[in-house]
Amino acid sequence: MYDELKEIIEQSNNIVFLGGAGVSTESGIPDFRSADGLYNTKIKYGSSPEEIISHSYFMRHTETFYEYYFENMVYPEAKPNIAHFALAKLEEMGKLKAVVTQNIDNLHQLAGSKNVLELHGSVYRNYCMECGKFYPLKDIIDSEGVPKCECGGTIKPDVVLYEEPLDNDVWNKAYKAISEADVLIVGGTSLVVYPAASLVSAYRGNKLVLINKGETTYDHLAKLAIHDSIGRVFSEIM
Ligand code: CNA
Repeated sequence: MYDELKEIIEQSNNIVFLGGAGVSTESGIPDFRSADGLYNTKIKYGSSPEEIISHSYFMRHTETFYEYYFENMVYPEAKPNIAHFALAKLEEMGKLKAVVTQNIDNLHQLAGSKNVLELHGSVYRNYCMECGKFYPLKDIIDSEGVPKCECGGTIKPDVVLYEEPLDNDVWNKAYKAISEADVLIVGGTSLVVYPAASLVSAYRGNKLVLINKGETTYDHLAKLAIHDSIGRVFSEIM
């Protein structure tokens, strides 16, 4: 299995990686849908995480949204793990053309990846909903209550919440990279969040590799489906 993956990678100079929260669990950031993920841990808010991280909840209960958000979704101390570093190395070697990620944690960039397409935005960018001014994470992390702009407007994380559309430009670049890829490696994602998961269908080649702890509904399409931790897989092959 590892030999086959090694060979697929060795033979290609046009690999694209599509990943999700499972890529960062080994950096200490919980995902959503694993047994110990955010959706299965008891929360004190009386609403489900899906409800809280939605656009309508943000607009109606901004303060509680931020309380949940800072407690559960922002990890400024997290460091990239072996999977992030391996992907950055493959890009540096000229083999990997893009990392398309659903993650919002900036760890691919911290590991050195250059062409990172963030489908769901980043906790490191935040903007004023009134005047559009951007703020780095460090400026809002210590706010008392709802972070406010100097103009008085409410600051919103540049993160795609449920009910919000994805950025068109990022989507088009991701679609193009995947549709032109020779190898698509999909890792650490349950592939249940749409439209991100539908990007797998943009891939036209016959070397789809899935690396995920659990099974996904796309496993039957894969040339190779590895059910293991992504850090372990990359440490075996790099
Ligand atoms: P998900 O639905 O929680 O799925 C994660 C998948 O990864 C599951 O199928 C797990 O079995 C698998 N998994 C967990 N750890 C590992 C590992 N070490 N190796 C291999 N597989 C593993 O998360 P998705 O990304 O599929 O869902 C998309 C959401 C999650 C996006 O909107 C993200 O913004 C959001 N999210 C992001 C982060 C982050 O930025 N790190 C954290 C939590 C949630």
